[in-house]
Amino acid sequence: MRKENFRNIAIISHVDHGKTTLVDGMLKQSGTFRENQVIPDRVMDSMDLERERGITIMAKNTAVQYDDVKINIVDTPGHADFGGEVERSLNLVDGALLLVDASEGPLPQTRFVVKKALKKNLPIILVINKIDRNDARIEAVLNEVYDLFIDLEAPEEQIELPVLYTNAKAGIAHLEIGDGSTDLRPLFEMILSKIPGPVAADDLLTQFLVTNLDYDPYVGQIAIGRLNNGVIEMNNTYSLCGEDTITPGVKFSACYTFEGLDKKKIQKLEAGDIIAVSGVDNVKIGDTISSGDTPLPLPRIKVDEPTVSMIFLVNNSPFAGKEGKYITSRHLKERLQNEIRGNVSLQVKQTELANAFEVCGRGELQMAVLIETMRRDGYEFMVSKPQVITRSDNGKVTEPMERVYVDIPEGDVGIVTEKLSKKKGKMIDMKNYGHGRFTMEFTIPSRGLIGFRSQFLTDTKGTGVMNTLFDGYADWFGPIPQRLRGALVADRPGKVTTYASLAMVDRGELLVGVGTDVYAGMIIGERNRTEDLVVNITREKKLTNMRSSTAEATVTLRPPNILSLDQSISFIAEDELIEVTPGSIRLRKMELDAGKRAAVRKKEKMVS
Ligand SMILES: Nc1nc2c(ncn2[C@@H]2O[C@H](COP(=O)(O)OP(=O)(O)OP(=O)(O)O)[C@@H](O)[C@H]2O)c(=O)[nH]1
Ligand SMILES: [Mg+2]
Repeated sequence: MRKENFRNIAIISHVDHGKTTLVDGMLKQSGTFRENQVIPDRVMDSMDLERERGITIMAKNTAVQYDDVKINIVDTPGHADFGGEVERSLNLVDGALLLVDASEGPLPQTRFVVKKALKKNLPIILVINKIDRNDARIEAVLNEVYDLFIDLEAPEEQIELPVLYTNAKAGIAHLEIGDGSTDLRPLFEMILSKIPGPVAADDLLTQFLVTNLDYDPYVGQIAIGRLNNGVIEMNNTYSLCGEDTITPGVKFSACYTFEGLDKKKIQKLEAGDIIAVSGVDNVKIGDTISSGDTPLPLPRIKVDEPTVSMIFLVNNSPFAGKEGKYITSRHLKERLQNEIRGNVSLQVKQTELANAFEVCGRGELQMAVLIETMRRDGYEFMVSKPQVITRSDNGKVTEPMERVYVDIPEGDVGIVTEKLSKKKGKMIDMKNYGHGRFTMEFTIPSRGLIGFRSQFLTDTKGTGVMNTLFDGYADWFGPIPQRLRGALVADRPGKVTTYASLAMVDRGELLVGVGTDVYAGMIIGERNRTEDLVVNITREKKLTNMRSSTAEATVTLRPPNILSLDQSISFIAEDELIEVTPGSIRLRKMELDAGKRAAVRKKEKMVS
């Protein structure tokens, strides 16, 4: 039986095609807000890091009322690293709005999300967004979407997509371009007519699939998901079906439905709705909350396997413990364990060392977001360079591959092709649209892309656009050249001086400013040659000749290139670490002792 009083939809697209903006419009036009209420743009992007980076990181749900129907809307992230969020969100819904930018057209992540939606047989409404862009090419984009669906072998009925044309920013949807619509009513109407209500019945056995976890300082852990069947009542007891155990006697401290941006407490939850409950201990994503007497779990949520890993270690640098609140191995372990409860696309493994954990995820950005969140929470730790996760298929080592799509100015075709081929990239397509820009497609081992993005942006002076898509596994490609430059490494503790910094001008680029506290083994710059150079960056000028101090002032010191966390992750080499604390990001050699590093290098040379 279909419940016609609900519609559950996910909004999916490539990054930045306007999902969260469209949700703003839907919230505003469904009377969610008080009149004159000041609402920030992209109101669903509520996490600090989402606002700072201008992207959605976590899938979130909201609900609007249209006529007599409650529409639950799940806003998903478009960045490839957060693809796991999209995958699990699709468990909540009965249909999807596929947004495609009217100028950019379908891009790699469009392909990914369409593939996932088709696999779940979800009806899709195509929304060509940003039709107000003056470089919009609506007709062509529409055809590209059809091509994509054909390429993905979509069944006939899926290819005949219902289409809408929107300006999400202005909150307008059209059935036909130029039809005079002034609001999103055509979108709401189409959701009601094209997306079916959930198949669910109140009188069946209770089955609630936990798809998301939230934390509230007052009520603790909140489990969010879809009540697939049955009802949930405040005063009844239920069972929690975990991965291998079933815990009976579960009671809730509150039951909620969604209403606009808020959760509303109610006594009885209805089948087919997206709901939340609090008061369940040790609940994990993928668990089912079911009937007290005859529990029946639903299939657990599965997402694609992680492709990169980083080692998280307890900070043992000379400055350890100065800035962090949580610094021990136990803190680190608990925090990471806690993270995977709410993030299905991450895995954490204990390494052979008690104070080091391997964190596996989808990409550098996902890792950077986790690291940044932890440091803001007061954690202090170290991380290694990201590594790809290899597999062994029939005794052969295989490694993850990526498709890279670049859109670059004609003048940069040479350098980008050269850099990618050095990293074992192979060009498989190239198009010249005739307005000075080329699009090219490469396949490349994921390994070759670690740290590549910042280089790409430098090479294209910030004008290049690069998108990647996971492309399965292929035979191991052998060694790939990594960072071409060595590091400038401090040889002793102290403060960076102007005098010593000036002496580095033709040695490379400094990554720390004058006055920074350093320790022996800390990386203070990028050398302009291959091998590392150990330097005394704390040297003071001997004040024997007073006059030369004026001469010193005439040589100007270039400002240091202070790397962000993302840039640091791209920058470090395999024998280096990033020290992360709430106050600082420092780069260091794994082995702080220069003598020992030299001995290792000598040994390596003898072997090769
Ligand atoms: N001109 C124009 N800009 C739009 C429109 N819709 C969204 N934008 C802009 O596009 C940018 C990205 O919008 P978001 O809503 O954050 O896109 P998103 O799809 O949610 O992005 P992710 O969640 O990070 O994948 C913002 O600067 C919006 O203001 C539109 O219809 N027209
Ligand atoms: Mg968004």
